[in-house]
Amino acid sequence: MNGEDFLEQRITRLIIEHSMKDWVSFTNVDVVIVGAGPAGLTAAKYLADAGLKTVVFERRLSFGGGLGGGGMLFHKIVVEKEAIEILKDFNVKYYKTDEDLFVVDSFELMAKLAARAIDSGAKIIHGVTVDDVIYRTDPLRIVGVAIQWTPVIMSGLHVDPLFIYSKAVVDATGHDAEVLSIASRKIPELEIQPLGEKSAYASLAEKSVIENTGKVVPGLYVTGMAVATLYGTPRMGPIFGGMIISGKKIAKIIIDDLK
Ligand code: 48F
Repeated sequence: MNGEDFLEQRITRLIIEHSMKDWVSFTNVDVVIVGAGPAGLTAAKYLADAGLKTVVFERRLSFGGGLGGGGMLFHKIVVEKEAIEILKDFNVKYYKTDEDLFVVDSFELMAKLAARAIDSGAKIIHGVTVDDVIYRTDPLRIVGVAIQWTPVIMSGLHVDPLFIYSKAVVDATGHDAEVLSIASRKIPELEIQPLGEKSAYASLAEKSVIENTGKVVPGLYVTGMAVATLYGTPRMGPIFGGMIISGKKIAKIIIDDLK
């Protein structure tokens, strides 16, 4: 280029060109997962393994959700033996204790959940908040989400969102069950009524989350801690077997529904 160094121009063009290629492909996907916490990332891997086009929108610039904080910032979390098969699928190391529980490094778990989801073909997009859903009537169903850059939401600027169509939307937003709350408030005919999570009762909490993981209304599914918020079951603290088992379960339910 006439002996001049145009590196900045090339950097910009490559980033915009390649990002836009991805974004155009996102306009119509099989599954949108809202939230890159343990439940969402686990679901993303198994959905992508089944060949479903899966995108995870995460409002923060990091993945892992509540895993990052470990237990009161101590960098270990606990899982039950029922979750060991999933840890093996993700190549996560675990340490047996003298009880029926296993200990895992929280940072290893968050890194490997994300890495395997990506390796399987799922896309994780950071800095994007899902702030609404798309719905249709006859029959009443959810057919996608509205998205916005998180910094735009934080700034308070009035900027209209863009829309992503998908065959399934998964609320994996954790304690706030944000997608379900929005759908409940803005589409009352769906008759979704999040009850709010109860105080800690870890064994019952784990069991309830796994049992209640599933389809909420046509097109809208719930996994992870959002399940407890929807059905008014207890919290469990830093034991994560229930989250990843719930993520695997919702993937299986969606795979069966979309077959
Ligand atoms: O909170 P989070 O880790 O949810 P989870 O996968 O696991 C719950 C546990 O971490 C823990 C627990 C169980 O042991 O008690 O809380 O159910 O991850 C949820 C992710 O969703 C993102 C949020 O930033 C977090 O990373 N998120 C929440 N709302 C939105 C969102 C939204 N509206 N749009 C995009 N991302």
